[in-house]
Order: sequence, then structure tokens, then C-alpha cells
Amino acid sequence: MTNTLYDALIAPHVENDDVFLTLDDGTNVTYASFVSRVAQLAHVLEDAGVKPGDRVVVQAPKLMDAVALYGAAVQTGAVYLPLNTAYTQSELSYFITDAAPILVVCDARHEKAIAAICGENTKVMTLAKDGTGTLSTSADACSRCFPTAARGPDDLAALLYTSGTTGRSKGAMMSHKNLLSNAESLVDLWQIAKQDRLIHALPIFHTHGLFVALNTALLAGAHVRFMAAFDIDMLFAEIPSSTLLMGVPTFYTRLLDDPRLNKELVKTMRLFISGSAPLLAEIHTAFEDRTGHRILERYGMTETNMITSNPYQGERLAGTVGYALPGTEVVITDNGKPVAPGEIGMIEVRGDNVFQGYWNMPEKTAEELRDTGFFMTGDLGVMSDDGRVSIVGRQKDLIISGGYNIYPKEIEDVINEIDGVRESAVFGVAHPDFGESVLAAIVLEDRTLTIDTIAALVAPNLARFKHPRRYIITDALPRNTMGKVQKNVLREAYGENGST
Ligand code: MCA
Ligand code: AMP
Repeated sequence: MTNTLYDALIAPHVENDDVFLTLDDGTNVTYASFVSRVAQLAHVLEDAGVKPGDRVVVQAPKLMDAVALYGAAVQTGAVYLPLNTAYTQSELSYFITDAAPILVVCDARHEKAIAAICGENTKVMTLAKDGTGTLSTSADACSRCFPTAARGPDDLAALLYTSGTTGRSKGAMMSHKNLLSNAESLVDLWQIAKQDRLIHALPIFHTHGLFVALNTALLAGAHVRFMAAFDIDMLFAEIPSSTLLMGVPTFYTRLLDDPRLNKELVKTMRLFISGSAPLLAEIHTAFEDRTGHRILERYGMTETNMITSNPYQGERLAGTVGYALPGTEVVITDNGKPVAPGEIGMIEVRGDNVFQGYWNMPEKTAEELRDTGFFMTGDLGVMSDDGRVSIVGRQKDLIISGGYNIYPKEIEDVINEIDGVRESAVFGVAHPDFGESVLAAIVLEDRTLTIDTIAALVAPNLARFKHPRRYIITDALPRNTMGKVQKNVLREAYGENGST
């Protein structure tokens, strides 16, 4: 019986007594005990009625059991669907209805609300921040061996929702092959090995923290210092005994803002990796000046896993995202036609890393995934003669705040629903910590409506990180001759250097 991901990531560790995870309280979880926990949780999934191909939704705190649950989904052949812990009930309602899971695992505090969303075919189990809940209690009573379900390279392993320009989130279907091929490329390229100690301070409900960090660690048998949340003091405490850090640019901005960052501190570090959002060239340079390390910037997307990376050996150029990963083709196009080196166009990508399409959305899949297998990223880039890619902009209307993607349309839809609002435009402006932050310009129908009332009505509908940091009431939105709102004009007016 073969199971592509389980056989590569988990099965090899059955008798591995090395430490996989070190938790905040100092607990060491060995690889072998992790494999046992995966099996116990696989029994829980099976007992809940989960069969190969069924979706398992997980909105849980960052715990060892949450990682083991991912392993258990793989072992039972289920499709793992992690969700941001910041999502509100109205956001969850959409995901759960769309994905129709057999099981939802959530924090006990949200159990009732989530049960109210779920149909009668969906079971709800709990996992609290302290590790207690019905999931762990049930798992404790289960056998530490589980007959692994057969899954092939093209079977689905995960469904990751990614917001879209239309305001409706799309579930990106990731196969076993998509995930494994990318982990293999990254382990090879970044030379990740069992001697590595990776500082893991990212959330585990997105590609970066879940697949880029954990799949590569599992594949290489590396040691992971698994932090329940990002904590700058903890980072400073752990860097001197670690070799590897994967972070979003905000991690590096915050490290640089602290006088404790110096060459002595990073003596054992082998590699600092950045991704999920643009790393400013000035941060790259400042980091090198302070530590002697050149941050390795890479580029990826939920639908494609990682696409390009700066080299491990060779020049890591600030402001560029490097070369296509082995086995991944990148082309820069204009209206679907490849452009010459140095010319700007849309970044398209093809390879084993590219997803299987959007869940329940064949028409969206057809719009973004060409028959030739190339996926249109919506990012604008240029490629040098030797294949080095730089991202120069985005064709999609997207704000990236602290590595989280925020699609303005989703927020505009919520604001426009408010009685007394005529229209709105949500846009991103430069932010020193998060890279970009969210602003909303609003035209009122009812001039007595206050910003406080608007903010209070937005709050229950959108995760906190999507909330506009500032609302601007204006008489009219700037539009071009085609009637399209000119967000660049708003950015200029209200951004850091804006006059208003
Ligand atoms: C937290 N807050 C934010 C963000 N994070 N607001 C805007 N943008 C954010 N990213 C808000 C909270 O709601 C809260 O608001 C206040 O900031 C403090 O929250 P706290 O949790 O303490 O924040 P933090 O711990 O300092 O978090 C900052 C962070 C975090 C560590 C940068 O956002 C983070 O882990 N980002 C990484 C996201 C990620 O993994 N992206 C990868 C996606 P208030 O106080 O007002 O209530 S995968 C991807 O993009 C592709 C595939 C790729 O290439 O990797
Ligand atoms: P997501 O949809 O959350 O998977 O985010 C993917 C998007 O993040 C990409 O389409 C890019 O716009 C952006 N992104 C990821 N890595 C980088 C990077 N190194 N530089 C610039 N943008 C990036």
C-alpha cells in the first residue's frame, strides 16, 4: 500500500528518536512519538467517519497535535483544510459550506458557533490552546498504529483557500505530488538536513508555515523549534542555537529594529529565508550590514507552492526572487505570449508544483490555469537573460500585510452592504512594519453615518487583520475615463507621503 506523502514525510521516522519539535515549554517531541500521535489521530478521523478524499477542516491553535492532525489527514487519505484562526464566523460559514467537510476541528470556544454552521453530516471536535479537548482525549485512547490509506501522486492532500479578486475565496486543490515535489526541490536547493534547527514562528494554516517549513523539515528529518506564536524575545533567545529561519519580511524588519541583532547573535545561523511578500532592498542590505548574512528571498503562491528562489550558493540579489526551482518552468508573458528578457509581463508557471484547480470552480480554474498547464499568477515580473526573476508589481488588486493576503473587493463588499454607504474603495499604503496596510475611502449616502459605526459593522464580518486601519470619508472616488476607480490616486493622496 503506498501513500505518496506519508511514505516520504512520515513513515521514514517510525523508529527515529531524534527530536522533531521543541515546544515553548521545552518539551521535546521525537520523530517516533510524532508518528505514533499521527496514527492515534488517524484513528480519531476514521472513527469520525472520515474516508479518503473527505475534507477535514482545522481551525486550531498552533500545537503539536495540530501538526499531527495534518499527518493524520495524510495517513487516512483525507484532504486537510487549515483555516486562519482569525477568521470570523461569517468567513468560516463560507468555507465550511463550500468544502462540505466530514469533520471540523476548532477551539472549544468556537464549538457552538461552528456546530451551528455545520450540517448534520459534519462532526465537530475541539482542540484548545492548552492542548485539551475532545480531539486529544479521543486520540489518547487510540492505538499507535494505523493502516495507512493508499494515495497516489495525483490524489488530493490539501485544500487551501485563497481570497480572490472577485471577493469570493477559492479552494486551491493540492495533490500529494504538488506538495512532495516542492518539498524535495527546496530541501535540495536550501540544503536542509537533519543537523538543521529551524525556528518556526509562522502560522501553520498557510503554505509558508505548513508546507514550506514543515514538509521540508519532515523530509530532511530536521529539528524544529516550534513557537506557538511570533515573539521577538523568543526569537532572540533561540537564534544562537539555531541554523535556519523562515519568515515574512516583517520578521526581518522587526529583528533589525532591535539592537540585539548583531553578528555574534547569528554565529550558528546558516540561512535566513524570506517570502510571502516583497522584501525591501534596503532591509536586505541593512540585514547584511548588521549580521553578515544575505537573506535568501524566494517567491511562491498558494496555488503553486514555491516558484523561484535565490540561490543557496551564488549571488542572492536584493530585490529579486531568483531562479525557477528545478522542475518548475517560469515564463513572462504579455497576452499569453512570452516577452523578451528585460521586458515586463505576467509571471506564469508550470510544473509538478502547480495545483489541480479550484474546488467547485471549474470556470475560475479555466480562467487562471491554461490548457498548456501554465498558471497565471497575476504577478508582474521581468526575467534577466540568465533567468533571474524580479517581481515589479501585481496585475491583481491585492494588498499584502505582514504576509497575509487581503483582497480589497472582499472588504469593499462588506462596507458597501452597510446602509447609508454609497460606495467604497479599499487600497493598500506603505506600512513600516507590515509592508502594506489597509485603508478604505468611502462615499456616504447618509452623511450622519460615522466612521465608528462603519468600523463596528465591518468587525464581525472580517478577520481583524483585514480591517481597514483608517477610514476616509470623501465626496467622490477618483475615476479614470473608463469609470474605473484610480487606486493609485488614492494611494498617493493618503499614503505615507500623501498630502491629505
Ligand atoms: C497581526 N495583525 C495584523 C497582522 N498580523 N494586521 C495586519 N496584518 C497582519 N499581518 C494585527 C492583529 O489583528 C492585532 O490587531 C495586532 O496586529 C497584533 O496582533 P499579533 O497577533 O500580536 O500580531 P503579531 O504576532 O505581531 O503578528 C504579526 C506577524 C503575523 C508575525 C507578521 O501577521 C504573521 O505571522 N504573518 C505571517 C503570515 C503568513 O504566514 N503568510 C504566509 C502566507 P489589534 O491589536 O488591532 O487587535 S503563504 C503565502 O503568502 C505564499 C504561499 C508564500 O509565498 O509564502
Ligand atoms: P498567496 O495567495 O497567499 O499564496 O500569496 C501569493 C502572493 O504573494 C504572490 O502572488 C505574490 O504576489 C506574493 N509573494 C510571495 N512571495 C513574494 C516575494 N518574495 N516577493 C513579492 N511578492 C511575493
